[in-house]
Amino acid sequence: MSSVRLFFALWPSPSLAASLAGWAEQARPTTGGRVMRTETLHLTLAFLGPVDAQLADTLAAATPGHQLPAGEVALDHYGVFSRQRILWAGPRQTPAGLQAAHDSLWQWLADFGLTAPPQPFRPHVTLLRNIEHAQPPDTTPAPLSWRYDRMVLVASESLTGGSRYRIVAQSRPAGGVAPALAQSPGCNDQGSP
Ligand code: 2AM
Repeated sequence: MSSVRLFFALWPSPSLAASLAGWAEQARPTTGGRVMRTETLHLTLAFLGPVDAQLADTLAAATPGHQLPAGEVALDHYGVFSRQRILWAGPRQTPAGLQAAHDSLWQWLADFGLTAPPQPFRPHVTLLRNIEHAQPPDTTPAPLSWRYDRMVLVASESLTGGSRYRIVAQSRPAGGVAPALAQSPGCNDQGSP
């Protein structure tokens, strides 16, 4: 059976994404690496990996019925995953509300037979891949406040040198009605070389 690589994520507004792109540009002289395309920047809440196409359809149909607890996260920190050679932006400490949103998402996903990974949740927005120096810049730009009230379900297709993302569903905004799909002809994360 065919499978689809899926993840749930917070997707930034265009202005927040533009600010994050500024963070990437500021870090690049220090770390080197490949800048992610602005329109692909996101914060993953749950990475599902490959799921069979039928379950993917079921999740896409169910997502508008799920409500993510709304909250706010301050992106105030550059971090590095040295093994993956990633530079990221994220909260220095995971806010309780975001952790709860993550945990409630995985509780909901258990109804579909999906299990959370054993690793702790490390909220981050990947800004640069293939970094050459694993030391983040000494200076961090002004913190960015990210208020969120929904998540998106994203299908990821592997391309040479990157991935193509397609938003297939979004959750019901906190206090709102089930949304029509607002965006997404698809975008890919292949940044500038
Ligand atoms: P990354 O940016 O740190 O690589 C699409 O690949 C999204 O899912 C990215 O945000 C990516 O995180 C995340 N992702 C990919 N593989 C993952 C894994 N095994 N565990 C958790 N997140 C993963």
